[in-house]
Amino acid sequence: MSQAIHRVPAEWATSAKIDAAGYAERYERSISDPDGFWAEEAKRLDWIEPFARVKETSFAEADFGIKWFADGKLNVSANCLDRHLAERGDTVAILWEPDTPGEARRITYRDLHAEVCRLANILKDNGVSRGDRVTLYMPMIPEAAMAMLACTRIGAIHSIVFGGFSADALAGRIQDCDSTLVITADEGLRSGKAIPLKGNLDEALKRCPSVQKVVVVRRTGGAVTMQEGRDLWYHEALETASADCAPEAMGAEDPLFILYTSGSTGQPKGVLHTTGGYLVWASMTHDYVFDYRPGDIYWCAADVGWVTGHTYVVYGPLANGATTVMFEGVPNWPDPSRFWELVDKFGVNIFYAAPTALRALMREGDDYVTRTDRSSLRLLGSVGEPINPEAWDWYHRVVGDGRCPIVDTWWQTETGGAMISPLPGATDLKPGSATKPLFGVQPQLVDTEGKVLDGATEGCLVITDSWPGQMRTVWGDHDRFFQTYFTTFPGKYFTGDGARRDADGDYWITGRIDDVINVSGHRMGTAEVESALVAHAKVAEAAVVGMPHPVKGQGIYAYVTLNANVPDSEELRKELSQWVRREIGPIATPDVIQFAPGLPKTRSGKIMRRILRKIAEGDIGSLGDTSTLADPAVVDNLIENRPMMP
Ligand code: 6R9
Repeated sequence: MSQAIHRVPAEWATSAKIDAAGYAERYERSISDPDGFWAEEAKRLDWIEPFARVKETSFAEADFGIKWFADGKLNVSANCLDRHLAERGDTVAILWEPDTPGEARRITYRDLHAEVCRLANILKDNGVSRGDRVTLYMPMIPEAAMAMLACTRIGAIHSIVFGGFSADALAGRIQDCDSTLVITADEGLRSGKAIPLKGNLDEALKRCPSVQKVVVVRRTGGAVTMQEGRDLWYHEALETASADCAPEAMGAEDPLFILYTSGSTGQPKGVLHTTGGYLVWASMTHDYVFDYRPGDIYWCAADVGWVTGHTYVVYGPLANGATTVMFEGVPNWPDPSRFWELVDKFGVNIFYAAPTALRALMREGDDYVTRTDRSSLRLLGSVGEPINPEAWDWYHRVVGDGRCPIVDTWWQTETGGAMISPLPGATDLKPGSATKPLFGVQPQLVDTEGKVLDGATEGCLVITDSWPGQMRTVWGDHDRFFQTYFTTFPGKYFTGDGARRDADGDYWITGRIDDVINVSGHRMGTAEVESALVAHAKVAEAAVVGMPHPVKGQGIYAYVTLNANVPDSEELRKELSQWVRREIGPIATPDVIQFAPGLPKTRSGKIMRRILRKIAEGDIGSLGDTSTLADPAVVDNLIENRPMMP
């Protein structure tokens, strides 16, 4: 634990939207008078029909339900586009930088509005109506944001599948929500390499009978096959589409989007967010956490395939009329100065990224940073995983020249937006701590029995009451929603994270306490990687755990038991690695595969993951009690045959 405290700089305390007293006062009101507080905050949006009801929520089994602003009506695209036209039509909404350093695209609010309306009409003309699901499998190009907004304009529900996922993973996500239309691109580009998005989609669609139409954006011009009657080119359809499309009046509780995320068991869950509460949360948190000012150049370096891209590349900033940077490429290509050169090129004021990227860049040395100017930067943000104090210090000292506060924002796909985070004008910073809850967020630490822990302590992180940005259900399985999040500690939302609270009441997230691992800020269920491995003909059994990794935060450590009479070999190790890549995607590639003749199991057949985690960590001195194992000798074998670390 780092002891350093960075006090709120004097100029921030006086100039920021919210200072320490303001935070305390508003936080108190958000808890004591939620209806009053949120009715006030919801005014940041344009409502087609005003709401009279505000908070109608219960986490208790008897009357479980989550509704916010339920009788209000609004449209997300109208809030992100139309209402800015009068004042900010010529302001750049999306500032896009391609993978290969080159010519940026500057799309004004007026142009974005026109293209979103055209695309919305294309969707309608191709059979999409209110409530239908549209899957987006896209690179980081402006058309991805346009596709999201076009769906919201007509009340269709988008489901974005990250472009790094395989055909298999894509097919599963299309099937789960029965999308009727998919928007993709011919190819994606990352560090100069093409990713065959349309090719992967063609493969996936062999198993997706619900899909009637495919809209293809031409990004690279690479060769693709277009299926007559099903596939159409985006640019061709755009030519004839009308730019006149009235926004659909959506109920605040109508579905906005589905985003699949990994849990501790089974298949990824379709996290569902709804219209009103989500947009209030996205707009409010973007505004306060980043102390956003009109005219700021704001850059969140996440991909739109993850929730951070949804809330902080697209919806939050556009709802607030901001200029949002969209970057197609990667931090270390052509070289590790890329981020900082872009900061200079665009004059970025607010920069938000994941610790894994920072750690990777930190390893390359300070020169790549210090040779750039970066004087435009005012505020830095971190998201996706715990930031270790070394990376925090480097970010603060080298990237921010010691000048910029860092907001370490803890949140989840399920929470819709930031939950525990400093406010730059209000909160003293501690490297590695996400500090204090945002308005309306009531965190609590409990022990494994559910007993509430007070004061400075460590425990399981739960949230005791609803906030507007909360997910509303798991698509197609409301019972799973309740079972997953509200039964471990009845009446409370369980985050799956552990946390410590210090004597100042600041929260330090310690990481997942379920079977979810966090690889480079991406959530991966160990069960998903295991089922991919056992799907291989030579594999009898597999157990996957996280291991510490200097850059990725956590790496994937897989123990694999082969079928009888199958010899292990380096080739097979490589083959299994490739296999998982193909089944799920490159982000799931195991860092270590250890062939294990047996796995440590209890007499009832339960794999003892605690022991496997310790071995993966190299912490073999403290394996704890192994006496309940069916065959304790298995453990000795695993320790002896531990492979060299990468
Ligand atoms: C936004 C996002 C959620 C999990 C979450 C936690 C970890 C996210 C963090 C953090 C420590 C932070 N996490 N932000 N841990 N400090 N600032 O990442 O959503 O992909 O659903 O992941 O990420 O473990 O439970 P998601």
